[in-house]
Amino acid sequence: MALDADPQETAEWRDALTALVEREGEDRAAFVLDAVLAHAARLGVRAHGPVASAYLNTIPPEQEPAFPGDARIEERIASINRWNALAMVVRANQAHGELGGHIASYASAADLFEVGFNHFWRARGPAHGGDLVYMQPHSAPGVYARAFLEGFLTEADLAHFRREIAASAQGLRGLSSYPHPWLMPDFWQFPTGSMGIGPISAIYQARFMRYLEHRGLTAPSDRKVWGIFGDGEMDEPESVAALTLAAREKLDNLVFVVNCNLQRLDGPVRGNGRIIDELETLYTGAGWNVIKLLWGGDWDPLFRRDTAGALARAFAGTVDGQFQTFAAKDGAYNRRQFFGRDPALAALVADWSDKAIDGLRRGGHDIVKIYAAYHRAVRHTGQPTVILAQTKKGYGMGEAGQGRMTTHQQKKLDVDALLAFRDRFSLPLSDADCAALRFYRPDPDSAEMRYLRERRAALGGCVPRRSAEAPRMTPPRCEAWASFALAPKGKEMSTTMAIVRMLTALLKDPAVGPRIVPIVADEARTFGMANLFRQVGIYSSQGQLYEPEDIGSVLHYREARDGQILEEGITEAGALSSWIAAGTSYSVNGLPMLPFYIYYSMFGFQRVGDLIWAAADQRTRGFLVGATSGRTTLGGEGLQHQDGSSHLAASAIPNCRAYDPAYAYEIAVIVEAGLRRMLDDQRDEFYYLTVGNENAPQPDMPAGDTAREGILRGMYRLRQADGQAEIRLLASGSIVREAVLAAERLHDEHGVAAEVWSVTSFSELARDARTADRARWLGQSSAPSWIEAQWGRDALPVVAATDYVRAVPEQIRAWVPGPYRTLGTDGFGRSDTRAQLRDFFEIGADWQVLAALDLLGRREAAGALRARLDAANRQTPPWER
Ligand SMILES: Cc1ncc(C[n+]2csc(CCOP(=O)(O)OP(=O)(O)O)c2C)c(N)n1
Repeated sequence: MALDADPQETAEWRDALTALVEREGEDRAAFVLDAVLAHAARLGVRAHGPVASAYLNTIPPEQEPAFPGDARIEERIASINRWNALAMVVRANQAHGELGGHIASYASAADLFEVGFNHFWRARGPAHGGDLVYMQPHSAPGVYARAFLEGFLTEADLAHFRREIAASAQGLRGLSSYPHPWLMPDFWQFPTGSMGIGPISAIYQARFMRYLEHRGLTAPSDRKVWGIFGDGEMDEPESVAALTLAAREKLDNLVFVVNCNLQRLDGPVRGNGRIIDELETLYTGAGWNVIKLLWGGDWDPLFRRDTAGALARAFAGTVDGQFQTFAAKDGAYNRRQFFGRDPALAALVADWSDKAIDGLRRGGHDIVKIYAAYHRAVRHTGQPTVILAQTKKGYGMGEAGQGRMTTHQQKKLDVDALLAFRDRFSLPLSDADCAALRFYRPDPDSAEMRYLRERRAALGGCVPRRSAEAPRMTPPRCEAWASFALAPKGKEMSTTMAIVRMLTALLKDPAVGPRIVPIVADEARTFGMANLFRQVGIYSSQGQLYEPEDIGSVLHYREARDGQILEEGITEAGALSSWIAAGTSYSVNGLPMLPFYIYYSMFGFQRVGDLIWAAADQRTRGFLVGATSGRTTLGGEGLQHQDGSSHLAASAIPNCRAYDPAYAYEIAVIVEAGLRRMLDDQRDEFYYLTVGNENAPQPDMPAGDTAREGILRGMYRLRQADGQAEIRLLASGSIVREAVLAAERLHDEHGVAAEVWSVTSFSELARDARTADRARWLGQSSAPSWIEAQWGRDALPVVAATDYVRAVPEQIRAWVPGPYRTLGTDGFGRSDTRAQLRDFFEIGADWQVLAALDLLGRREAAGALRARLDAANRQTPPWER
């Protein structure tokens, strides 16, 4: 701020405002201020409004609602949870130092959790759909500690924190490191272990709940989505990526609580600045309702005494690194270094003991103030709310950890530190109990346990709990929605067009149709989906407030409150988060939905792979469609768009079934199986299909069931050899057509009889072969794998070519009985025609012929072909160019 040239005049303006507030209230004062600012702008005055408000609580004490609980009992419950969480981590690491875990984060967040548990977070039950809580991952020990008091977990379970394997060997329940629905499917709902995934998922979850309501699939409700996150976590781009969406969509069903302990792992979040100011500015600018909860009730008498605003000024002059040091030090230090900097401040605490100064709590440790903030947040309408709660990291860990630079990774405490912790929280534990890290659960009839049970009963049961109960659905057979694909009689069509047509038809199915959620990230036109705009509409909570430019067209851009398509804009992370929300609706809402997210395949596993991993953990059911796939099939788009590796990433996700189909009928068979397995059999798996934009004649589905089974299991013989087969050509996706051409050339030009196999999924083949192998060497079964069942020991040479890197077909090398050569698109993509690209990467028909001749030892023919392909002048391999 510039220097004040006339302080008296400034004071007069301030006094006028104070008088206005006193006489006519805050609303009127705010109106006048807005009017004055607008006038200033017209006069050309560029006022620098404050980017952040004063470093004080948003809710003044006089506006706090009466606290409806028993604060003393709640504090005792919180203390017990703190102890059990700490004991769980320290025990695990005493036994096995490699296990890890965190104490300091939950220690700082315990009260934020407890107020939620005691007063706000409603369980799913007959009366209520349940609130959804995204929980800070490394606070998991505290959530387990509470589940222990609630009787859901036993002492033996707590003793197996981070010991899932050892526990299950003993018939016990191991507790996963972080929230993992895959590992604890009756407990955790949302995987948040990877920072940033929680915040973005929570926002799209809240939006998806609105989507279901607006489409009439669920009744309007007051269910809330809560997220407890770290201030360091807000650094992640995903954490803040969708803040404006939440405000735009007026998601007042969403509450974020950011635990501002001012520290992350290595040190302060903003040592030389103030993270709370930064987050206030960010969230306010994004359109959120911001509640700052900075100081506990013990400060209130000081604020009342401090009529001159000395405290606010002192806070304004203190950076987070210093606040952290104040947290780590005792009352005497704080008196000297904080209050001692200004006589007015020192006077405020002149009659306070050092102990009383030490006991001054930050807002996030005062359950009465936390209650007030939550109470206001859940009643706020028209905006999402964020509560910025200031806490101390490692709260109560004393010398051993509170505010210490290294506290994040502290997982061992000596006996003195344990005793100090016990004393700090007045826990009824003997010295021996402390040293032995005994878990503590009060008597079932104690005041604490009765209170805890009553509170949870009032809120409908316990949280978190995950349910997988949902009605089964019997999807229609593919003949009903893909007859065009089963017998296209050579009609030209791309596989992208084929799947979009199937989706269009499926959307018309009376049972399954309404449950489908088509999702795009601003690429619907690219994939030929514009017809769906009119057919099912684009979801918009506001309907359509304008006349679309193309209103006269049959395909016009139609937004509607009950629109079905989620058009997410250019955010693959957002679209994927929507896909997760829809694909877990069976669990979260008891309402199975089936999302199809169609996107540029390069911007999937590569760009938002970690979200896909979280989706797998969360048991998401749905289809991911990587359109415009294939490094040589997406001709002109070049290096950054051409995907040659998504199938590698997909192959590493255990419950992802990934396919690279060549023909429309293959897609029909795969989608039909996916529908059946996800909706009817209720398997927790999802499907990844790559489809291309190359128009090509579509053959009819081969007769009989062999092809159908082969398509699903990973490969089937597409073309018999003319005569006794000498070689097998394997290919997937668009490169199957090149293999068919290669087989024809081998036959016509070289008299070689070649079979052609369409490999719909190298990863399914490899997975199946690994399973069969393992069963054999463990002496469990001698059942052959699909590859063995097809080929036996028949050691014909095999050439495999795909539009992906060689590592994709290499997955099955161990099980190919004969010589095996793989061709692929390793290297950077280029923009050119498909023919040029397939020549550049050496995967086209000619190159398959060359590989075959070479493997067959046809030296002369191979030599002639090499000369024709100018092989001598291709010194540098494509992956080095
Ligand atoms: C994507 C990702 N990167 C890094 C980590 C490792 N990590 C776990 S907790 C943490 C620090 C968290 O700090 P903050 O969000 O401020 O939470 P606090 O523990 O201070 O409450 C880090 C870096 C992670 N879990 N996820």
